[in-house]
Amino acid sequence: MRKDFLWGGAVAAHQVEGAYQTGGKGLSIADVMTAGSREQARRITAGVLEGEYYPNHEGIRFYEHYKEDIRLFAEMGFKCFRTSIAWSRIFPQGDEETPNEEGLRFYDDLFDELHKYQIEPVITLSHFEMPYELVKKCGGWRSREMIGHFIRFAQTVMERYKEKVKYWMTFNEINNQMILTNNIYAFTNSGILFEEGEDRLKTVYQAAHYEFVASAEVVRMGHEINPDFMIGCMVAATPVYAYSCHPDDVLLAQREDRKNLFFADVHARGHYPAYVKKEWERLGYQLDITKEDLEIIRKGCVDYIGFSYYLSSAISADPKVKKLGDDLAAGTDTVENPYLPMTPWGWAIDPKGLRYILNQYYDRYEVPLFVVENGFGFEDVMEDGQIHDQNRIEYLSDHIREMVKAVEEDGVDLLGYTVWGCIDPVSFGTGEMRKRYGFIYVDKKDDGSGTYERIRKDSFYWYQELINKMSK
Ligand code: BGP
Repeated sequence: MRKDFLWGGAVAAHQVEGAYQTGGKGLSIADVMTAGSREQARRITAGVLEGEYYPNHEGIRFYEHYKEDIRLFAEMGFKCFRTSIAWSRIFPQGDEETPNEEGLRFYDDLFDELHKYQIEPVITLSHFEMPYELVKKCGGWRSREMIGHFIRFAQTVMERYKEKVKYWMTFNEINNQMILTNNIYAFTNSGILFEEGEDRLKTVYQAAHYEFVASAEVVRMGHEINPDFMIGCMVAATPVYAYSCHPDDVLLAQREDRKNLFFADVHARGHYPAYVKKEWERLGYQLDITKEDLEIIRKGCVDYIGFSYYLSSAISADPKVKKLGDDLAAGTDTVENPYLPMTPWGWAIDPKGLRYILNQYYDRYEVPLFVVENGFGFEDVMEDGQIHDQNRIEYLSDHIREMVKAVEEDGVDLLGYTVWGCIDPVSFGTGEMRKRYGFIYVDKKDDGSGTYERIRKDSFYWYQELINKMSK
């Protein structure tokens, strides 16, 4: 492993900060999503409605508790901490010319607190927190206008924190929006509310194009602000396995895998791959793509690939093989992998899949990689004031073991590893608290009640020991 390997943890502003209208912050798209569950998808409401419950409004009160929480991260020995800058704290309406100073000052204080303990910030610019006003004003990333708004936001914070933040990522899990059957993905990635009967795939490709242009321009501009910046993309890495060695399954898996690889292809290689141009031709898509856009994309290749890894999926061309259905995690066509156990939320547990994806990405892109999310969502049980989360320890140990093999045996260049939800966050997919990820338990229930007290779990001490051992 790299001598300066970045062991740490990850969260996102909208899933922890709360304070959704404090310090001049405007509504973000996360603030209009109601709570849901594994069975019941979250609802997107037209603004904040009376009588609805929005779990992100309070998050876990990280906005107030961040000094206490960072002290706990330091106690575990974190070398880095990933979070996001809530876009609507900096530009509450999204299209202002001048930023909100109170929002900027919050992140100044947050980064200063991290540096007090020599913890490196790893910052996501857009982690499902786009200003809600931009959904209303220009339909989110349907509109080319968003490019300017995002670049202004990125330039403002990169300038402001150029001495405090080195590691940046542009769009969190930008590929999620390829799951067209659940409205939450296009909404959280791109602020898109699908209309009745529209060609969702075409809308997503157009939005993704504008995001690619914005991301590439931010990479170029960021390097001018500080040549030491490491600016990455961020994709949800869910490898697609062929259900059988039947050539139809193998070809289908290759095609399905490309839905995710497409995004890293453009971010890392700086051009549209032939397979997607052929798809657009077949579908008759005339997208709004200019020569200038393609030049920007070519010049703005990312410095590294950040990605989340939770599960692998399997796909079969045989209609007789039962589909998993509209699973919030994978796609609608995936099938259960009979060789893998699942989490209570239906995510396949596949540590070897992490080694697989590390090799696939490093072979394909030959740039450093960064595992910025990996975690085990589980309804932890409190016993005599403690949480014995042995299953989380096993999940993470198994994944770290495979990750180390990818580096030590396969030669992958890996920057770091940040465990998702290092402190219990509000679940993105379901809005629940019960789907807990943390090394630190937060006493908040699904209905928002609780003391918000922080309690170390058994995994807190396990990770502390692991970082200590691996950093020698
Ligand atoms: C990823 C998001 C994270 C986090 C994670 C866990 O999609 O990047 O924000 O939420 O998934 O998913 P969930 O919270 O739905 O369990």
